[in-house]
Amino acid sequence: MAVCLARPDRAAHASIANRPHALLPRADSTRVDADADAVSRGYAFPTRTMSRRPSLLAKLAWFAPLGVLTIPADRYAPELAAATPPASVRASPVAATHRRTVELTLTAAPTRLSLRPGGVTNVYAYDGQVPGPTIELREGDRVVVHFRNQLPEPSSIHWHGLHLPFTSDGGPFHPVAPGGQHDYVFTVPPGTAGTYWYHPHPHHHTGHQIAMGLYGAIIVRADDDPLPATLPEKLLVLSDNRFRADGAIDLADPRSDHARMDAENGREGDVLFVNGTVRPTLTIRSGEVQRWRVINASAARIYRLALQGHDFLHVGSDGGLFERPVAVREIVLGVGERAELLVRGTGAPGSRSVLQTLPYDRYIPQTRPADWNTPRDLLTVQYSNEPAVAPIAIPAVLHPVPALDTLHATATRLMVLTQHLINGRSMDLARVDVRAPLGATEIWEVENLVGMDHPFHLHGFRFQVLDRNGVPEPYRSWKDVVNVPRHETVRFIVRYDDYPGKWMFHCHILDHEDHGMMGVLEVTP
Ligand SMILES: [Cu+2]
Repeated sequence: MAVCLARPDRAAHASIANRPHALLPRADSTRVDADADAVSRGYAFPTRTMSRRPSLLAKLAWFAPLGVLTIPADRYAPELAAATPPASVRASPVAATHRRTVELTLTAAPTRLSLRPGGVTNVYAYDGQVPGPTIELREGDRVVVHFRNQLPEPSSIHWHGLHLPFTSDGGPFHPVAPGGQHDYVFTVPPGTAGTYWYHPHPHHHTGHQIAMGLYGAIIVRADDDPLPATLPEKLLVLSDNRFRADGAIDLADPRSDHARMDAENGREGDVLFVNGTVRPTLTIRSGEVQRWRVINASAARIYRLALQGHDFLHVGSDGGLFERPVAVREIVLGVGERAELLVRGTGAPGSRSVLQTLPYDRYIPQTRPADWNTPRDLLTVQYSNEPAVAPIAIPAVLHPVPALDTLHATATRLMVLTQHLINGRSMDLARVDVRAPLGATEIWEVENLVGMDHPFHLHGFRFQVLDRNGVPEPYRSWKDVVNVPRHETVRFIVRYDDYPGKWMFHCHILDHEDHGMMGVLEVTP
């Protein structure tokens, strides 16, 4: 039972063997060694081998042509370690069958860190780290987070994608004053294993605080995870930032043209980070299959991810695994979205490949950046010199995603997006935009009238995309943010389970959100 709060792979000297975990939560669980935990996880998955089921991987078209690339070594390319350190706080197998409480403290405070080589920058950080510590949970965990705000401004922690009580959502209704503290208490529902993240959500200042360094990953694990437990797992938290010549984080003067540009486009930075590091290196062994959890923690950038010479097996989205894997060449990851990908090491020992973000035009022409059409390198994938390992079979069936039934929908909510407005209105905390009874199932029709994309996020309740421009979604998944491309309409279905309250919905381009492209859904008991 992995309960750990770990630094996600940022240290330049980090390796799987030696990287420390920065902070251990106080869990009311027995600590046992990692081997016992591995046994306790009891993963059940088909033991088919490739030779017995030759058609499976062929059907998935998952053997890409070998791409051997010669890329100059990046001297700022630290090793990217596994998402989970080998030694973390563990609970006993017995405890795994009981509800367990995970208790931890997170402190947001100003500090100075080296985000880029050769410079030290004033940042805001959770527990002194950018990104903040990775929080690992299991389904059924009761979670208590003691948040301490040592920032010079109000803040909060929003648990992006998690289903929890209103008072623990960390939205703009619940700011925590400078010097103040707040306890976030929630239980992780069964069936919600997936990849989530946390970040501040104070009214009008979310973009600023995330730009200053406040964001971190959450991994929720399940006892019945269908993927082989032996797959090495990597966490990739994607972000970008902008710096002034003196090394400080470049936050535009509100009266400047740059600020107006940010307000339109959303703030993008020219420096791209994976786990807070520029162009790190991830090692893979030839033949090995790795499980990547990718989080788009950027303020506005949309990633179009491709690994040269490789395909991905797309196995999960925001709220966990799909019913079946989907073979893809590339994947578009909107702001706030997550993806679980399997990467098969089809390269030769000693070779390398590069994970890139390819051009993606999310912009209106008037403010489209000049360099938008240039692929950007994110990560070097370095093959070890070890001989190839034997192929491993990936289950053809993953995790059930029961359909929310449109016949049960009692309302359709039309959300018309124009620049900085939803249904022509700007955010007002004193206003309720949508009122619905607890337990209702509803359809949301989000229509984007603008010539740029807007990623739409709903707090509190996960949803299923039904169709895009009338074209049915090819497969079901649990989502909490969906990118709505320019001039397109996305429909999703949602059920307001368990928790009444005032829940935000908003564009997740942080500048748009901060300028009021947000509304309130009140779920009444
Ligand atoms: Cu927007």
